[in-house]
Amino acid sequence: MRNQEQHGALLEAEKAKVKPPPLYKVMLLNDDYTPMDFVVVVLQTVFAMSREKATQVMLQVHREGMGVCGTFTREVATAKVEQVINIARKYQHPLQCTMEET
Ligand code: TYC
Repeated sequence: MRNQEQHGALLEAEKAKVKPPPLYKVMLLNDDYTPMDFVVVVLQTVFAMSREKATQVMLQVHREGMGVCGTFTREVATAKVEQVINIARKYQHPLQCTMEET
């Protein structure tokens, strides 16, 4: 039979186990060369945004220098950043994407 202290320790361990994972914001950076239409298509493709939402985010990045595309676990955020960078490289645009813990 567990005493009270062991029971408490076990509950703490269980709590630690279900702690939510850290989340990461994926951010798109502005540049002077990547075509606006290309950025919109990337946002629709990689982040499953509607054309309207993608246009809003693209314009925010264009005007303010940076914009958040979404918040994800580390693995998903890393994959999205890679997808954006790879598609930009494929079409030889300088579009940059980065991530940061929230
Ligand atoms: N500033 C770019 C232009 O004028 C458009 C652009 C928007 C580029 C968002 C990158 O993340 C970006 N063609």
